[in-house]
Amino acid sequence: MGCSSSVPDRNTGRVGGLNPENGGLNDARNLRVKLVLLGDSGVGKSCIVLRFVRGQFDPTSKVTVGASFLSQTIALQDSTTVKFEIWDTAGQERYAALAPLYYRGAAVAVVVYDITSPETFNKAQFWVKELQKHGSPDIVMALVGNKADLHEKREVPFQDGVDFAEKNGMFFIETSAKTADNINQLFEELAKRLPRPSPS
Ligand SMILES: Nc1nc2c(ncn2[C@@H]2O[C@H](COP(=O)(O)OP(=O)(O)O)[C@@H](O)[C@H]2O)c(=O)[nH]1
Ligand SMILES: [Mg+2]
Repeated sequence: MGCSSSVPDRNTGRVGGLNPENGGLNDARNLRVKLVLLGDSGVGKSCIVLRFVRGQFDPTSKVTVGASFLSQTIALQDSTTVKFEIWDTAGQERYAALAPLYYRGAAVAVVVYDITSPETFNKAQFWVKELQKHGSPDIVMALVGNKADLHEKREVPFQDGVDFAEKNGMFFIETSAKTADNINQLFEELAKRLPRPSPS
C-alpha cells in the first residue's frame, strides 16, 4: 500500500518558537506558503511528504480517505523561516483530473514521477503544462524523479528530467522517500526560490 500522510498534524516543526503564528500574513522573514503535490498515483507523493514532515517511511500504511494537510517549517541560512502548508491528495488523482481548486493559490507545486516508469514522466509533463496554464503566474515548480533508490529498474534517464525542467524553468531533483535521499534538499531549494515580499 501507499504512504498515508492523512494523519493529524502534530506540529513537529523543527524550529519551534521561531515562527509564531502570524495570522496568515507573510513578512519578509517568515513566509507561509501553500504547497501542492501533483503526479500519478503511486509515484510516492505521500511518502515524500511523510519523510519530510515526520522523518518516516512506512510502506505498509493504508491510504486514508479525505484530504490531508500537513505543515512543516524550515529555517534558512539567512534566518528567515518558511512554513510549508502541504496539500496532499487522498488518491483522487487515480479517478479524475484533479480540480484546479486543489492547486489554486499554491505558491509551490511539486510535480512527481517515478524514475522506473516512463508513463509517470509523461503525466508529470502534462501536469507542468496544466500548471503553466491554470496555476498562479509566479508559482515555483519543482520536477521530482522519485524512487531513485531503484536505480537498477530505472527507465527515465536523469538527463531527460534535467532537460524538461530546464526548458520549463523548473528546479529538478531526484529523490528517494525510502532512503531519505535529497528529500530535505528538495524543500530547502524550494524555500530559497520563493519570491520574497519586499520589506515595507
Ligand atoms: N523504492 C521506493 N518505493 C517508494 C518510494 N516512495 C514511495 N514508494 C512506494 O511507492 C508506493 C506509492 O507511494 P505513495 O506515497 O502512496 O504514492 P502516491 O500515490 O503518489 O501518494 C508505496 O508502496 C511506497 O512504499 C521510494 O522513494 N522508493
Ligand atoms: Mg498519496
